[in-house]
Amino acid sequence: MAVYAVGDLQGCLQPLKCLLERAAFDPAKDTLWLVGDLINRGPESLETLRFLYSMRESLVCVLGNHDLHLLAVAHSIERLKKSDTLREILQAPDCNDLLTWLRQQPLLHYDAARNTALVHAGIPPQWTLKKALKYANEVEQALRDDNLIKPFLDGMYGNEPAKWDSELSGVTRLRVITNYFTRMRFCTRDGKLDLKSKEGLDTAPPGFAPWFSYKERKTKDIKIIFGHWAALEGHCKEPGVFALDTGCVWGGAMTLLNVDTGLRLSCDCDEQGHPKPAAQAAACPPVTSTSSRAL
Ligand SMILES: [Mn+2]
Repeated sequence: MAVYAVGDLQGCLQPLKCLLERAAFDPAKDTLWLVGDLINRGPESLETLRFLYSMRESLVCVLGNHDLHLLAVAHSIERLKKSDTLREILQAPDCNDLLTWLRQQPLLHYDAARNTALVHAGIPPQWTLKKALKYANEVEQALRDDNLIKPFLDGMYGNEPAKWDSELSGVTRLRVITNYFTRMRFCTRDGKLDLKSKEGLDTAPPGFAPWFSYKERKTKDIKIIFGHWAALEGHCKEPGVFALDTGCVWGGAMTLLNVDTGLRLSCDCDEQGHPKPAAQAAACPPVTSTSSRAL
């Protein structure tokens, strides 16, 4: 009955399989939380999505910016970029099943028993959990509605407005909500976004800081698990905030966190997002307990 959370997969299926094997993950008993960005850039986007779909009853998954980009391309709103590796999904005979499942996934998940939230990028400092869940639901409703999904995806791209205002309406409102949950790294104390800086903590523009760092942040009393920010390399000093994107697709590692014990497993990857030989070898011996494999 263990609950694990894994960082951004980005189409890197083998490191995920390596970690699930090392944790002795049992889909009949255990649950896997995914921080989103399941696909794109990595070597096996289609197979990753198929693998997750096959075990969908054992998953909790929130959407990332790459997942939304895939939906936008599938709805002919965006063209594939040079660096995208999504064509194999769009041409697959089971594409419709996979994307129908994907668009049902939330932007924010909250587990009350664990007092823990799962989100791709973060929750802005000015939002309480209650407000965040309400706003996430507005986007989720649009994604699930056959009449609303296209206008939403069509209006999703853009960095403006940079700040939340409860008076916002329509696709503009949904764009700002989506930018917070799926693209945010740095913001001001009152939640104005900077979506250009993507590097480490020392690259914040003047007046901006990581979304989780503000002492007035209204979600300080809950745990938050997030991905998206590979430059943090899995390090976040803020108590109760857990960064899981360790850049598997960029020659970093994939990280699996036991949500209840806090123990982490990682699988080192090469520049193509495949497990390094040593990481694969580590998956082979039988595992007696999760904790024996910690760190
Ligand atoms: Mn992302």
